[in-house]
Amino acid sequence: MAKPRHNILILNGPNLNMLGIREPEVYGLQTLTDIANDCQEYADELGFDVDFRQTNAEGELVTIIQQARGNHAALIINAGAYTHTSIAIHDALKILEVPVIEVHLSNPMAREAFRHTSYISPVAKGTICGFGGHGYILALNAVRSLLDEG
Ligand code: DHK
Repeated sequence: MAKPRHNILILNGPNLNMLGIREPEVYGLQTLTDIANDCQEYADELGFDVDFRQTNAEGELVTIIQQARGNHAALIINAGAYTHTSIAIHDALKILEVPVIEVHLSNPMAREAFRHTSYISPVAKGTICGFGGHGYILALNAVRSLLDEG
């Protein structure tokens, strides 16, 4: 039987719209548009549709997460700096009831101490970090496996 074509939300937080310009030695040279295009292409191969979003606003991230309920089969999230501060995003993710994969381009555990706490990790199925933009592709593979497992 043909697999249903799931819609996956990939959500990016503050300053990720500045990729390519922003600290390239940490975050690489790919722009967010490059990453979005790679994700769209790879998701299509996996049989997914993808909504790729970015906002700098914490409240908007919360609203987008709330709206994902019933509309998306999984969420891949890089909450940027809100990863380390946002109880509001943590609480919104708890309501979601679909697999959440946390992604970071860098490896926060190898950086400043203030990046060592994640409010996303306790409500995520797993975390992928340190692989640059390729982390999003790894996350899409993780989502495929999780959805196939049922
Ligand atoms: C992105 C950010 O903007 C930082 O605030 C996080 C994360 C790390 C990343 O590596 O993608 O600390």
